[in-house]
Amino acid sequence: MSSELRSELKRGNPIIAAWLTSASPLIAEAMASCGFNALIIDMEHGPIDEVSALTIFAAAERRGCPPLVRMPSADPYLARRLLDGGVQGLIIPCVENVAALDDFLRHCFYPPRGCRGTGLGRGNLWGDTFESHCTTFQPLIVPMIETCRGVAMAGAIAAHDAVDALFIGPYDLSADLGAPGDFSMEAYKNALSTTMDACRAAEKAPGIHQVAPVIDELRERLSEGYRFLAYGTDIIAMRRALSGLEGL
Ligand code: 3PY
Ligand code: MG
Repeated sequence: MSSELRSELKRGNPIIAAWLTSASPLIAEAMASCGFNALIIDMEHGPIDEVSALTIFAAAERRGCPPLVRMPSADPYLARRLLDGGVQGLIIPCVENVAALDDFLRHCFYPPRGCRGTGLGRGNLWGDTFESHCTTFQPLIVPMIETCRGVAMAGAIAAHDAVDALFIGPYDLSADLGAPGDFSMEAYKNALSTTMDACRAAEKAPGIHQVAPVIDELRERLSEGYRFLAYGTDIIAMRRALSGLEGL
C-alpha cells in the first residue's frame, strides 16, 4: 500500500487523505469509504492511543484505505510499534533538523539500511510475510514543516532519500510567524513558496493540511501544486455539517 501511494506521488498524482482525530474505528471506516486515498490518524492532537490506532488500521484497510499516522513526536520506539502494527506511513511533526530526522528514520528501516528491530506483528502477518515485508516494505515518510526553522531547512529535509513529501502545518507555521491562523500574511505566503521550491528541487511532493473542509479551498490547494493533501478532520467536518441551528 505504501508503494502504491509513493508511485502516485512520483507520477505527480495527488494523494488526498482523510484526517481522524477521534479514537473510533467506526468513524475511521466511514471516512475511509468516502473515496480518500489514505486515512491519517492524528496521534499528536487526537486522543488516540496505540491500541486504538491498531484497530483503526484494520477498519481503514477494510475499505481499501492505507492507514498513516501523524506521530505525537519523532519517537522511534512508538514508530517501531506502529510499523509492526501495519501503519503504511509516518507524518512527523515540526521537523527542523536533518540529523535528528535521520536518527529517527534509522528506526523505520530494517538493517542494513537502519536499525528497526524484528517484530512479528500484524504488519507482517505475525511472521508469515516477514521476508517480503523486510525486503520490500518502505513506509511513506512525510516530515512536517511548521516553523521558520523548518522552512529554512526545507531543502535539506526534502533531499533526504527516505522522504516522500513535505507537509505544511498551516496553524503552527502561521503561529511561528507571529499570527496564528492568518494565512493571508506575506511572510506565510513566502514560507509556503520556499517550501514548495524545496520540494520541486528535490522532486518530492509538496503537501499541506487543508483543515477547513471546504471543497473549493481544496481545489485551490491542488491548483497551487500541492500533491499530498489532508482534507478537513472528522470532528470539524461533523460540526460544520451540524451548524446552523441558531438560524432556525
Ligand atoms: C497545523 O496546522 O499546525 C497542523 O499540524 C495541521 O495538521
Ligand atoms: Mg501542527
